[in-house]
Amino acid sequence: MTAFRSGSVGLYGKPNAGKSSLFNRLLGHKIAIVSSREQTTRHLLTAVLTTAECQIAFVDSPGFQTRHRSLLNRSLNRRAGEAARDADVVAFVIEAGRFDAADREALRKLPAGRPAVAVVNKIDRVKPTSQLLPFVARVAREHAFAAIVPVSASTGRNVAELLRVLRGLLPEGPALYPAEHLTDRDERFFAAEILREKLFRLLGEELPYHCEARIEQFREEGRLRRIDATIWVDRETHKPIVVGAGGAMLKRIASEARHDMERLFEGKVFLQVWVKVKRGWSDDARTLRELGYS
Ligand SMILES: Nc1nc2c(ncn2[C@@H]2O[C@H](COP(=O)(O)OP(=O)(O)O)[C@@H](O)[C@H]2O)c(=O)[nH]1
Ligand SMILES: [Mg+2]
Repeated sequence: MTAFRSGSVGLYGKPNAGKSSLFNRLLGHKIAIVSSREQTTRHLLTAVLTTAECQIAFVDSPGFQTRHRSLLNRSLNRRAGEAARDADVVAFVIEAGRFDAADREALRKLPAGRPAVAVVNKIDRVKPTSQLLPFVARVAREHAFAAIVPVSASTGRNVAELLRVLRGLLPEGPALYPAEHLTDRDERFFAAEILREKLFRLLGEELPYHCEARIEQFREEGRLRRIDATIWVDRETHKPIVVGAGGAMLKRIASEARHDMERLFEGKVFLQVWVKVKRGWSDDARTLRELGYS
């Protein structure tokens, strides 16, 4: 019989490498939010996978931010390092065929003394597959990785192999959480995350970085959840863009968010969303503390 192993794996790497997508794929649920923009992930998020052979607490993290120099981004960068520092094993996620300055910078900040696995993600984009070999060889020269595993978070290809490799690097030991435990974040947290995902997906290039989603009220009435939320914007001029012509954009944001919340919570959601100008929120230490960013 194989020994039971348990421990934590920190997902680490530059923004957009696909950490949150991989996190969801490893856990088999959509838990973390995903978009094609930097900074989508703003909080550390832990979720636990329990199988017959192991229990792994995966920690998703924000990538190192390079674009904006706000206080928020400095705090996100601290978080990015924390996830890796506190984990038994680091999964360093990079994009297949691309190893750039941002990857090298993240690698430089990789905490010492932790086994690190290079996860070469997005292999579904590499054609023909033979092109992967020279890339893997190049990655091997960058750092003494415990292993290099190519995967696709989108298709799920080779993710079972990644799991096998990660498990092998964890210490033998009993489960630390009950088998049914998935995450320690509550529904209120996920409601805010889902709403923020819609901002990142539906608003233009720059705007999402100036927005934050906040849950003001979360009430359960039987199987119905009544949720009041606000979208904070940084400037007066942002507000009409988030609201859209005749309120169309805000309606779309709220309706897509409600749909995802209903799926996650497995029950009806009544969601009301307001837009408020909160000038300089991403540079205000007190506000950031209230939002759980420091
Ligand atoms: N083609 C492809 N796209 C991916 C894959 N994994 C993630 N993506 C996309 O890459 C973007 C960033 O993903 P996300 O998980 O938010 O990256 P994170 O910033 O590292 O958490 C999103 O548009 C994802 O849909 C993959 O395996 N293949
Ligand atoms: Mg992410």
